Amino acid sequence: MNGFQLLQCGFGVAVLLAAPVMGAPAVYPVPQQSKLSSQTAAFSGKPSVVVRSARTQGDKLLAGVPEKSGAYKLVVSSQGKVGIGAHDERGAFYAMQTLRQLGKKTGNGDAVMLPVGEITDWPDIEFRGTVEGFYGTPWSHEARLSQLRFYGQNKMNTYIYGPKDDPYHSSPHWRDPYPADQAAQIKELVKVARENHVDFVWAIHPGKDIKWTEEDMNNVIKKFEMMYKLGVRSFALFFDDIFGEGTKADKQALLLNKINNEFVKVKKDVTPLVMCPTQYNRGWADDKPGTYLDILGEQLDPSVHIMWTGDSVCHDITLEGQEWVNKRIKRPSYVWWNFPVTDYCRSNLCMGRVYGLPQESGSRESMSGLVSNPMDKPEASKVTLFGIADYAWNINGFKSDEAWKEGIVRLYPQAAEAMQAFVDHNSDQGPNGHGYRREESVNIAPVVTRVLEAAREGRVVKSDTALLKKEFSRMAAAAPVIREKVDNPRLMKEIGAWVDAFEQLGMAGQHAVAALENSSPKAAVTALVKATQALAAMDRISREHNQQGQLYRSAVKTGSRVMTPAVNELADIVSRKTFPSLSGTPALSPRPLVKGGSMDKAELFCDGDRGTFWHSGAYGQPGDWYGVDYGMAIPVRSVEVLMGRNDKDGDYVAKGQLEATQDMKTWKPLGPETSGMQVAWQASKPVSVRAVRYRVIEPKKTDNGRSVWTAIREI
Ligand code: 14T
Repeated sequence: MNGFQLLQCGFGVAVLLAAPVMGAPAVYPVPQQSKLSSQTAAFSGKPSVVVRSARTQGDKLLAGVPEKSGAYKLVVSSQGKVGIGAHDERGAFYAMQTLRQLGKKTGNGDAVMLPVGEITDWPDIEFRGTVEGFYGTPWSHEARLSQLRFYGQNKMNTYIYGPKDDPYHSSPHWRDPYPADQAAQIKELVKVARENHVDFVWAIHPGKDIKWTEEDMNNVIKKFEMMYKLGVRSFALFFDDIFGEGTKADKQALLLNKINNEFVKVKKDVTPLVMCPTQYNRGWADDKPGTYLDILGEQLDPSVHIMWTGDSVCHDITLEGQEWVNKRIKRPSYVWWNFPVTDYCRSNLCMGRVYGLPQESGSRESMSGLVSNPMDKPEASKVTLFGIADYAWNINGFKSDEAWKEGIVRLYPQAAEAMQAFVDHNSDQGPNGHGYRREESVNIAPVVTRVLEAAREGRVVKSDTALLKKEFSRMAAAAPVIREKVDNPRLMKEIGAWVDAFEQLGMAGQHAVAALENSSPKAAVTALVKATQALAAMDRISREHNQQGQLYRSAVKTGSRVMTPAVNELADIVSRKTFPSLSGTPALSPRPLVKGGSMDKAELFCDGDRGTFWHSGAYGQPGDWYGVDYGMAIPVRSVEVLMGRNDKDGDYVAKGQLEATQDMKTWKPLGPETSGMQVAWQASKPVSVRAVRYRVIEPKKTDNGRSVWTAIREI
């Protein structure tokens, strides 16, 4: 490091300390070694800041600072001096982030109080950050800029750009230059990333249609050259979610080594390559020795990082799982954690605490990087990313619950309690194809269980119903506070519908409990009607959100693991008791029908939610079908089948026939043959139908003629 940094940092401190500083002097991510006394020193104006580099070895400011990017030492002396030791600019920058958190305004002009003492600090995991790698609407430019600043503040150093729906990242345009306006935006992202000491890693996803010819391999390098000209200095290649030719390990290794030799090594200022393998999780990995993962392990240059999502696509990360893959790929894997991504459960928010990452000894060495695949909702993802930043920096120091709560206080200082109430009940994915679930409503869950158990037996335990009612009122009260006090319009755009539904859930819950508690039938009915109205409002909010004509719109589910089912059951119990004549009315419960594929999770395509989907798990064949049985003849005026996991291409039927039956034996066509991801039939007059189905005439095929699986979002 050179002299100019001294000036830069001195200036930086003056600016940072002049800005308002928040609350408690707790530092996040939790530092490795902190020796702060209760003594404070007051500073005003420009503190004297000294930055030392590796060249001045032996300096006290560098004693005990490991030679890692981002490591630093921060010393606050009782004489009013601030010293920073670091081996690179990133380290000095991180020291500033720590300093910013330590400062407390004295109320006396620009003066700031700092605790006297020192912090020696370094990251456990070298690469920490996110991979924008989900299916769905990519993050906006503004959102990305805000993310990069957030990463800098929280000592995350990696942002991998790989949104599945960017056609210039993947097929069909991975070979082509970005249009000028998008190129300019990427240039700005690179710049802001650099200001925040974040590596902007640009990823390419060429595997859907790459030919393993010299020419096409050079097309990847040519595209990297274009990105290099925009300022990009870090690159990744993704081979996930592809079929056929692109999946070959030896060819992938050949291409990566070629890029490493002809591009990375030649440029000198490009960081080591990162690759996402086709077999990126243990569930999909060929176990036989000498297969895919071993080939990568053998043939890929040791400098290339290999990504890994764990034991399955969406899974907790375990030390045992890491050791299993690391042995095969002959290097610590670079973890792609599919959390809090919700592209497979779009109707839910994953805003819960971070847990499911290994903390036993050896964990640190078991991964070279940890990047989170977040929600398509960038602001709402920050709560989780705050926890991930803390874990990745200091694995032993990481305390899941504390990091979650601290993140909320920092992100929403004006509405922390209300936001905590909201995220307490918005963390679980709901039933989904990956089988990945999170805890939800943990504090109140035992009370809910007791209240329901008692209610089923016609009992009411007042102490429990009082607790439950209190929680529902906490929920209802949170919504207006969130709307008024959370100063973040982008967040409110992302989660506004969930906040609205959450408020209704809180009200529905209060009324449902009141109905249960009431011994007078008249008062019970009044409360029950109010509960039902609030539940209907939730439904309306969800349907409005779901039907905006955009494929990526979803239902809105809140409190879906504990609180919403509890309210529904309570309302049900009270209504059966109050109106005994009504019980026994058959409910219309559609059942999925499948030929040619697994029935597992098939209910997800008739759950009224376009955000969830079912995946056949088998290659489509002519004669296969997917349908819904209503259990009895009902009048049907329209049928719609929405297929495909994502909007652009993928898992749907190329050509098929919609059909209906009354007797479950003979099927009659509904309209002519159809094709495409979204097929529909409509009639002017309803017809009586017991079940409908979509029969495959021709399955969708890949380039090399193999049929693909079918994904159905909703029938
Ligand atoms: F490359 C990967 F590591 C990866 O996770 N790829 C995708 C990712 O883009 C997506 O966001 C994530 C969560 O849905 O899962 C992977 O995509 C899948 C995997 C499946 F098993 C999509 C559908 C699947 F059925």
